[in-house]
Amino acid sequence: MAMLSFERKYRIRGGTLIGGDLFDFWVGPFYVGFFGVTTIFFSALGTALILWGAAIGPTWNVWQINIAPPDLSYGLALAPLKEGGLWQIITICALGAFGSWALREVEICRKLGIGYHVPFAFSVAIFAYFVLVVVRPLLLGAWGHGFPYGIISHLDWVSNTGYQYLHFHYNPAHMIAVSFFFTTTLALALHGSLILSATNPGDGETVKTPEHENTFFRDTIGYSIGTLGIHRLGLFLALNAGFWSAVCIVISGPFWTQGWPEWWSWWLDLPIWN
Ligand code: UQ2
Repeated sequence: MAMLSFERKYRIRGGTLIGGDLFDFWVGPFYVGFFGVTTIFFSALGTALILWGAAIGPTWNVWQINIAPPDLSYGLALAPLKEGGLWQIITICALGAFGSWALREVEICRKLGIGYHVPFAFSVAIFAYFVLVVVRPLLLGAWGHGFPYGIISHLDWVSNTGYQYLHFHYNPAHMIAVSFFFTTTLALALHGSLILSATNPGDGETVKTPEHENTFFRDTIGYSIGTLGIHRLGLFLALNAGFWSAVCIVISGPFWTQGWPEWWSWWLDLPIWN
């Protein structure tokens, strides 16, 4: 089916979660919807506040621009705009924009009659950010535990927060998250190379089928996970990478305050060594 006739078929009203027909239209190729409007609103306001924060700051050097959360002494209160209040509103705008984007994806899925896998996957990324800038600061009792918005400054925050627990690589949830990140790259490298090897043949060669893809892996490792399976595996690996990242940061502070190497004392303390 040609793309244009397919678009005519699915570009019909309905499937909206909110607003009925009011925002149920497209601008060029883009579906708008109620959540398209709120996405634009939150991203425009958030971006403007970031620019304002940069303008009242000491530098326009993009690497050094920094919008910091409030001082810890403000606790969970609202801070004055120039004392971290900007960071607080920008965080609300970011969550508003991400949430709106996810719900716009849901409306598009409903129109198309496809599953909600994409907005679900995106929600896991939003969840990781939410845990970092809302859940953990709430548990620790101060918005100042959020990370600063800036290219260098957020790197410094990650480094400082890591050293606060002596050696973050001993954090068991961090180990699991890193393993999932690496396994995700392994799976995508295997999948991307396999698909290109079969569908991008040399001159005069024909495109190969999934039979060839299965056979390659059965010949090399005795097992093929299948064309649907590899995508289930990829989604599983990627979502777990984000999920365990959220776990590894939220347990640091709220549930474990010593260095992470000390956590492994449970192993040395097992009664079996007596
Ligand atoms: C596969 C398959 C694909 C693939 C890939 C595999 C035809 C097009 C990459 C091979 C993947 C396997 C065996 C799983 C590897 C496990 C981990 C944890 C990385 O069999 O089916 O479809 O793209």
